Amino acid sequence: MLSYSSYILVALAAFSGTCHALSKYPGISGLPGIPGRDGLKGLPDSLASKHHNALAHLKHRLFQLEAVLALNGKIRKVGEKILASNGKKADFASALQSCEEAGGTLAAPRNEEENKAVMDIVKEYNQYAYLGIRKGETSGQVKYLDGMPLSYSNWHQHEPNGKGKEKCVEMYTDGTWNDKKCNMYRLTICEF
Ligand SMILES: [Ca+2]
Repeated sequence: MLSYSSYILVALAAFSGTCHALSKYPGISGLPGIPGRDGLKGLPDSLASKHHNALAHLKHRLFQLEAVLALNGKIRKVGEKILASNGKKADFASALQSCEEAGGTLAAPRNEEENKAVMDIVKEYNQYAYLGIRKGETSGQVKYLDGMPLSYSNWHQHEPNGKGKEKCVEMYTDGTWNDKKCNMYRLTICEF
């Protein structure tokens, strides 16, 4: 049976063969690579086993803590994300600051499942919330806070309608989105 690295080499060879077949004038073969360095020395068995046990203990403890927080409705887990609200209403900049100070950012749903998880918090507090989504200052294009274009949206009917005036986005209690001015007081929901 082939090892994983042998498998990669075979796959690369096959891929490069395809490229050569497609090319009218095959290139010159490359020089052989430099031999790799020696690997790091492994940990002694007893130490490796201790580390393994400590890691397993930490994972178990983390699982317990997450379960307690979820049970108390303090957090909602969705995929790799954890969503949480401090229950406070703030304008967009202050809400974002609160999330960043806690090590996260404003919640920005990237699929239907995440949108529903944010909506559940909006419903629980019965307060609209700002999302981690904004319109570009000049382009007016709606983007995530890291500048990436939206990969998912759930606009309310006839939204977004704010043109240049509504730079932020809020979520209604039915989970749909509305572009809105950034200086309103909305529920702070963060993602971590
Ligand atoms: Ca609007």
